[in-house]
Amino acid sequence: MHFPAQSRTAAEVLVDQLIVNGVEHAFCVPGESFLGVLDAMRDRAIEVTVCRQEGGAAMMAEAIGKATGRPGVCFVTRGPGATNASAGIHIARQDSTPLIMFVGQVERNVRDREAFQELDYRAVFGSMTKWVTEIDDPRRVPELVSRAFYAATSGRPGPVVIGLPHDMLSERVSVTDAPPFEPVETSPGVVEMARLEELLSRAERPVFILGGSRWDESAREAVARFAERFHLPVATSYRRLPLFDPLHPCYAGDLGIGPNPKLLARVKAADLVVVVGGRLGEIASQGYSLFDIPGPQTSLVHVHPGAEELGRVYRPALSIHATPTRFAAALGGIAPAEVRWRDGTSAAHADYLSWTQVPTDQPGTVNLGAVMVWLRDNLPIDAILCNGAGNYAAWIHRFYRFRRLGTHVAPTSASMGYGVPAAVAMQRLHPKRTVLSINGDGDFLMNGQEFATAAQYGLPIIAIVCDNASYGTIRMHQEREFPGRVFATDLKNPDFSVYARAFGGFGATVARTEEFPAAFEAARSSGKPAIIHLKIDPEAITPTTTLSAIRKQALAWR
Ligand SMILES: Cc1ncc(C[n+]2csc(CCOP(=O)(O)OP(=O)(O)O)c2C)c(N)n1
Repeated sequence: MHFPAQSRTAAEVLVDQLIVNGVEHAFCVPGESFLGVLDAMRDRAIEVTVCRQEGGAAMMAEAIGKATGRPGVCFVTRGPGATNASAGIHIARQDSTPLIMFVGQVERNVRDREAFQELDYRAVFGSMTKWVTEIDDPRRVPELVSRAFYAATSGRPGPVVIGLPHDMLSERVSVTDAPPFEPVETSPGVVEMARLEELLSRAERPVFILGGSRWDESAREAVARFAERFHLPVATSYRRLPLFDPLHPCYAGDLGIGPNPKLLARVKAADLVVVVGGRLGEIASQGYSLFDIPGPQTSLVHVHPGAEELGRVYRPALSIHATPTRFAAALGGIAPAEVRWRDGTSAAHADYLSWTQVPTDQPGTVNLGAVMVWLRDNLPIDAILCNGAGNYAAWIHRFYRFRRLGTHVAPTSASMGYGVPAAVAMQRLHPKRTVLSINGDGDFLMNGQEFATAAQYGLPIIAIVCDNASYGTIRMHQEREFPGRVFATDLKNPDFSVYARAFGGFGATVARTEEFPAAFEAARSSGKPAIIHLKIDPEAITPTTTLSAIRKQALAWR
């Protein structure tokens, strides 16, 4: 059979369309349902990372989306591949991260018979994504892939899922690639900025809270300059720490889990709250307790790129439908008439520094706060820290200092098992930078299989496993609600340093805080993927309290 010179398989067209859109990395677990795509990628300029589980692949793609602001891309197989990957899709949803997942699908002529591994993706992923579709007509590959880039990145970013019927991928077509997508920006109008200026001019105790996605260096800089010019206190919301330099004299602290009580008091007492980019979700709002719903007791300015998020929970005094980048640029054009809050800002920063300066005392011989302080003093400023969920993360949030954008890659959805895949993705993206994966013991083994991926690609990530022989967070809640009735929260762990060596990596165990620096330096100089197994006392459940104290208090309240 003779094909015109420009004819390509649908799979080739698809991969070319990804390249046109600037995709450099794709993550996958192979499946027979999309072999044509794998074959097309073999000869094209995309770095493919083959993973051990689709949840890991989807989280790696999500981490790329989070770090770059451009859609991360993964390929997974039908049914079981798709359901495994759903963990990463959910993170992209909650974290407002652009992500495109391609998933194999049964052949078009057997659809709806519940053929082998068939799933209705629109039904399965409908409530978790911004858009789900299937490509039936190979001639529409450029159109639909291009649309996926727009859908994933515009407004409030999020995940897109595209089903690829097996037989469609091998059809040959003569089509032209669609031009590369351009992110859609929304800018505040002069009216909105004038109103913000007026609100600031009248305010006595304003506070800015930064969050969400769609930030870049220029936006971060512009907000920092604005804060500096007018001495505005700036807080960051849960897991958005790198949006503001913690050593900037206007930094007021982190509104995450277990925040500085002085920061909470300040935010509660504020007469103007400007939320930029974030949703003021359940964690940042401290369980929706900071502000009255729907009408906050304070003047709230909400700046968000998704129109549907404005007025969704809170009725703002001023809604600004804008991306953080464009809003930040517009800040240069306004100036409050008077600055009455200068002393409060200095006090807020002093409170942040004293809350984070010195590690708190802990039971046991490894103090995680001291480990974080050592890392903060010794890591390069552009080192990237990745983590999942668990109480161990409280020490990162409190004691580490993220001085650069994109240096913390962690899920606001608090999904366990994120730290290893995210570190693999970050080390693929930035081979020369120091990349850490910080994990709980439960957390690590949810996607610890991706340590094999680090070994396969020679990625010298350094994984720290905080082993307290427990699903500590849940034990903490258990002690609060059912004091003394420990059940289903203890863990019997492997020797994680041996686990590292089994994969060809470097492993060390740290039983005392003083041993950490040498173990870390040995891990770093090994040049291999490494695991440092930290033996944490289960009693050390947060930087400020112990399990026994929580139990005692819960019993006293009975
Ligand atoms: C995927 C997923 N499953 C379950 C949970 C519920 N959960 C939150 S924290 C936690 C325990 C974490 O234990 P570990 O990783 O050992 O860290 P620790 O809290 O002990 O520091 C669990 C089970 C979750 N957040 N994500």
